[in-house]
Amino acid sequence: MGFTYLDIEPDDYCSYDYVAIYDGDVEDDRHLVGNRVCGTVPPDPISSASGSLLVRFVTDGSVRHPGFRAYFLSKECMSYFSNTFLTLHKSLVFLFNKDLV
Ligand SMILES: [Ca+2]
Repeated sequence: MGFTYLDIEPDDYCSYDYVAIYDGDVEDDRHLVGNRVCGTVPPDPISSASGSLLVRFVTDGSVRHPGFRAYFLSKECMSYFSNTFLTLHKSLVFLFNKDLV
């Protein structure tokens, strides 16, 4: 998976608004891939060892930036997703599996 657009409220530790990516469908530190994503510099493309990626987007109640657009690529096809329908102070999960897309 990779990002084609990124503009999320910047912070050194991505404390306020961020995307967190997990390898598999469990949200714990052991499955976290890299660091939280925020700001405007996308991370390098991410590969899944398990065949699934869980992507959580979190925002707080203030300072809104446009968000992100990303893609998930499997052997069969590519799908795009983004936070365009999300408003402030929400949390949203995308779950992608190589068997489902
Ligand atoms: Ca914010």
